[in-house]
Amino acid sequence: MNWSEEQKSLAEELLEKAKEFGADLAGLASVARLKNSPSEQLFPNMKDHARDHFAEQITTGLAHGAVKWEPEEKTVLVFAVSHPEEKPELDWWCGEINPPGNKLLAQISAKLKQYIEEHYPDIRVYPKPYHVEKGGIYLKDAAVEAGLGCIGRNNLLITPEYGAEVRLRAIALSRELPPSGPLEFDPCRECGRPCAAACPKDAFSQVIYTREETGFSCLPAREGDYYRKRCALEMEENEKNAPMEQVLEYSKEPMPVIRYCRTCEFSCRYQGTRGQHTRGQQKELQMKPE
Ligand code: B12
Ligand code: SF4
Ligand code: SF4
Repeated sequence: MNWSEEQKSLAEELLEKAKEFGADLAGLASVARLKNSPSEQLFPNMKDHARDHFAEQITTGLAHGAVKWEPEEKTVLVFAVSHPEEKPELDWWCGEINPPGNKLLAQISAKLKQYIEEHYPDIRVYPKPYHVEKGGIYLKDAAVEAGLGCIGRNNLLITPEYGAEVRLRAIALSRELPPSGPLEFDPCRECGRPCAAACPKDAFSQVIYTREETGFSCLPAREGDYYRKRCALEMEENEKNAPMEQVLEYSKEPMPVIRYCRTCEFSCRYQGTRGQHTRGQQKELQMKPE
């Protein structure tokens, strides 16, 4: 497609704004390419997904796992906020209170919407919620298409800058804008996959989906060997075993503090150029020793 100067400069402006509002990374992906993304395609073929508790949350009126795309949506602006191991509290659920990291992502979405509506009133903006069942999109697929990184053998988005330690969110726009990806980047090629070995639930121990059986080339954890059900079991245990702690910021009464498992994320050998920098290690050394 031939992009006009106006489209190119608007794309640049919006990505800059996302960063000004708090995103560490941001990119653009075409909705036409995202429709029927690998996750959307695989979902109806997923094993055991019908018993997944996410199925109870459907508000879109669509089948479980189907993405509700509005006809006007043309481009997705997807952004990432770094969630380093040194700031685990960004991810903690204290009782029912939204974790600080989630709040920041929601704020960035809201600020982008406000900015675009004020400056470009002819563009419609659709902030995407976290859950696909509530109108969200598959954020990792969008991030790969937008050039933020690649899907690693731990089934997470690995970014060149922060490794896997990022959280994602997106807004959709009614304007066609030039996509910013995908990216040539693959830290897993020469890696012994410590991420998989570290999983407390052996969620990467068997091939669940094959290319032959599904007809799809992009499978969970690349080779179809991430088993969602096992991972979800760990999440349930994390909820059940959440310790009661006093979090003075929220209440004087002790509340359950849920720390969901992040082992496959933290055990990734690729740490990212910026993550390294924050940890005060050498910037050029990006892989942890095995
Ligand atoms: C439901 C959900 C869960 C469920 C189910 C997970 C699953 N993968 O099915 C549970 C609760 C188990 C879970 C666990 C975790 N989750 Co979760 N989860 C989600 C959610 C809401 C939807 C994911 C989903 O249903 N995917 C559908 C299935 C079919 O896809 P999939 O398993 O990811 O496999 C697809 C991709 O790998 C893709 N793919 C593979 N190769 C390629 C190549 C290309 C080119 C492309 C385009 C795509 C692609 O195709 C596969 C399908 O064939 C997203 C947020 C969102 N709206 O996207 C967060 C999300 C994926 N989770 C996230 C995280 C961090 C976690 C956990 C670490 C837990 C935690 N502490 O937060 C674990 C990690 C598990 C893992 N290793 O994958 C982050 C990931 C950030 C990142 N760096 O990638 C997300 C994006 C949320 C966020 N806040 O940013 N999660
Ligand atoms: S530990 Fe290695 S194989 Fe696993 S995601 Fe990181 S770079 Fe890829
Ligand atoms: S989040 Fe924990 S249980 Fe789930 S795949 Fe990663 S390491 Fe395994």
